[in-house]
Amino acid sequence: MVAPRLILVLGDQLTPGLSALREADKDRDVVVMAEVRDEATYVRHHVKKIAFTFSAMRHFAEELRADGWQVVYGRYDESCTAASIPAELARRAQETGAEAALMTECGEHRLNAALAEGPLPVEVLPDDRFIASHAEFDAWAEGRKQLRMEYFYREMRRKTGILMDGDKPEGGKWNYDAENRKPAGRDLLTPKPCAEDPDAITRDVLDLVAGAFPDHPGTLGPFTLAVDRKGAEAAADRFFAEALPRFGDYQDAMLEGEPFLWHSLLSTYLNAGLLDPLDLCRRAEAEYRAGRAPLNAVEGYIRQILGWREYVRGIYFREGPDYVTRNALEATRDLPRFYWDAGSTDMACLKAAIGQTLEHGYAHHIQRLMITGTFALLAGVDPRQLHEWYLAVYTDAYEWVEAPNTLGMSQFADGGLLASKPYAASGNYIDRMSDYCAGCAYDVKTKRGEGACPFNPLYWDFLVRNRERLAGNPRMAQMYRTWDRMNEQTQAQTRESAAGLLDRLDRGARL
Ligand code: FAD
Ligand code: DLZ
Ligand code: SF4
Repeated sequence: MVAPRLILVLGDQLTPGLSALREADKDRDVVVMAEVRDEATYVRHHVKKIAFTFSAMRHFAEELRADGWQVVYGRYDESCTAASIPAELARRAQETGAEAALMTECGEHRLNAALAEGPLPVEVLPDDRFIASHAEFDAWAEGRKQLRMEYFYREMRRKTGILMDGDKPEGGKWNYDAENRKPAGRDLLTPKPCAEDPDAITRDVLDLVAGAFPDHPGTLGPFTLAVDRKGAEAAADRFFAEALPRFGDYQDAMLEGEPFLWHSLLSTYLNAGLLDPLDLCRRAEAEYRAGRAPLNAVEGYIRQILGWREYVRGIYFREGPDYVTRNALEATRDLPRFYWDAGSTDMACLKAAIGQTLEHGYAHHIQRLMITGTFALLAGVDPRQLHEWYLAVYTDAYEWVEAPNTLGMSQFADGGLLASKPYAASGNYIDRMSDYCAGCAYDVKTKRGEGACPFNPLYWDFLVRNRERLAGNPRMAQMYRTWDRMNEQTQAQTRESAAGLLDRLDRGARL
């Protein structure tokens, strides 16, 4: 009798058409899935993220069994389940007599390396759930001085034919971002997200997570995420019917008490493998072709997936494991305590963005980039600590997508590989795009001194601290000229204000 092979399926590989499953022999091979301590704790994941992952894994194991697969599943609460994925594979090999394993490449260098060093030989297949292969991305990147997303995105449009009119972009322009920066008004009726009642499998998982991860951040209940393909499809249907038409207009907007606005809320399902990126892009295009959604919304949405999502993955695999150690601005401050406890800051924007993050495991892009990200950038927070925070608190976070967004786009820690300039901004930007400032303990119009919005002096202080590194960047030149035109007293008071704020952060005082 031929020994079975083990087919490893990870918590973000919940796709029936996964390359490893396509290559496997249903009659001979054994699918291995496991809830393991190392994956659940290598950063302190939000409890909703762990619950989502375990429940979605259990549902997927059922789906595979119903489809005729033999699945061995290690539950977290079974003492025989090993603590790591390589150790679990070794245990299952001993149990089944398997001498080799097959898997689809996983989304983090850390785990790929651990599996390569594990006791069982593992054959790794490409993850073709993405639109660009590593080879395609590398061929595009080769020889370019700057890797700008926009040009890569155009390649992806040409490759897929999505939103193309022959060899021209639909509507004559590749990018309609300039139309996608409207602040939202309170009178607008924002769509409601899908909310699923937990089934018996999810209820079991919620009990398990509540007991097993007492020191992990976040609120576990109410738990309303979908945990299987059907639920994820329903969430996609809701997005296309209710939110896509205004997705573009209000993509950058932020409103107090409205955590979701017109965003799709699909990244968690997409990244876990419950939805397919190309399918979502084609569905969005169909909404435009049917006249149900405008071009600025549809192009904006497609650009996030076909462009940004594929592009950051390309960067992550091209740059390799040391990407997460980069710190081009040599920032060393500890992550402020209030990132783990929104109630302990008086800054309304941070309180809102962190509060909803801890409650839902979700914040939309501009909240991640321009609130939690920009504050950390201005304050000179150690990018590694911030990276681990983003990786832990969002239900959609895996290193391949999170690290380039955090270290590259948000913190400029890769020295400008990904972003052409740092996303540094004063309170003005937040005031323009949100209603947070109206309810804040600080005054966004006050530039320095008592009661001034902390973003204001910290913004100038950031520029001055990093002058040697940034002044040569043509996109920053205007800002340095503005600083240089300020009189000495204004400059001194601004820096004094910033020093006071940074000192408060270092002392753990309330800000
Ligand atoms: P929508 O606003 O509806 O956007 C549509 C889709 O586009 C998303 O579902 C997502 O799949 C994709 N997308 C949008 N922007 C990006 C982007 N910059 N990179 C990759 N995909 C994108 N996204 C993650 O999926 N996981 C992460 O861990 C993650 N970490 C981030 C960290 C920082 C510091 C920043 C600035 C952004 C991060 N993003 C991450 C990107 C983005 O914030 C999320 O994809 C988005 O907020 C998910 O919510 P949504 O599904 O409602 O997205
Ligand atoms: C995120 C996560 C968590 C919390 N737990 C598990 C787990 O117990 N078992 C598993 O197979 N996968 C888990 N995951 C997802 C993995 O961390 C993910 O597959 C890798 O980080 C690669 O992207
Ligand atoms: Fe944030 Fe400053 Fe506005 Fe307060 S005043 S909400 S700290 S930008």
